[in-house]
Amino acid sequence: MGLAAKRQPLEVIRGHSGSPGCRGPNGFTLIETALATVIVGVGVLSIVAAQQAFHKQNAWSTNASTATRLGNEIREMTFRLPRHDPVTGLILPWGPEDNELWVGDFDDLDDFDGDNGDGLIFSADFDPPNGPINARREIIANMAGWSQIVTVRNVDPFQITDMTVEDGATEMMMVEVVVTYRPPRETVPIEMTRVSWIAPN
Ligand SMILES: [Ca+2]
Ligand SMILES: [Ca+2]
Ligand SMILES: [Ca+2]
Repeated sequence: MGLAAKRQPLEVIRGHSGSPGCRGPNGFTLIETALATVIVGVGVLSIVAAQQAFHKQNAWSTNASTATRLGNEIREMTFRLPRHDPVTGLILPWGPEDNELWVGDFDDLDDFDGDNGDGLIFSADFDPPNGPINARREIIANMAGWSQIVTVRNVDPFQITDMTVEDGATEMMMVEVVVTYRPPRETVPIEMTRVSWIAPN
């Protein structure tokens, strides 16, 4: 079959210029234009959606690295502290001693479990803010929504996952920092990271 014969059906489909669904020698039909608009529109929407996903992922990874840093600031601050007060040398009383009124006074690990033995929170959400803090015990500026929740507990050396050990009951201590972030216009903070370690001293 020759080339001319193969082309013939195409001529039939095109039909006459001016009839609905057909195009003239120099233009596009309404259907072609509509289809092109749809194709371009879908393409643009996909690009916008991809951009949004990228920005969300980027924000999450920035927040995750900020959270890791805030956890490590506490770890660095407390890593060299003795487990119990260097002056009294006693396991009890647990928590800050009488003359230790703020984080700048704390000189042993159990001080960071607070007066009630249930931990301390360093947060930008407090009024006035008392955190988050860095390893030098200074409040880090421009950290709206961020908090460090620090707890200290004794652990059973043979079963460190046992959460029922009373404060002061053993010699082995574990520090845990939970870092939370409350996004703008949200009321509930999100846990961003959790780090814990056995006190080495
Ligand atoms: Ca102390
Ligand atoms: Ca103490
Ligand atoms: Ca405790």
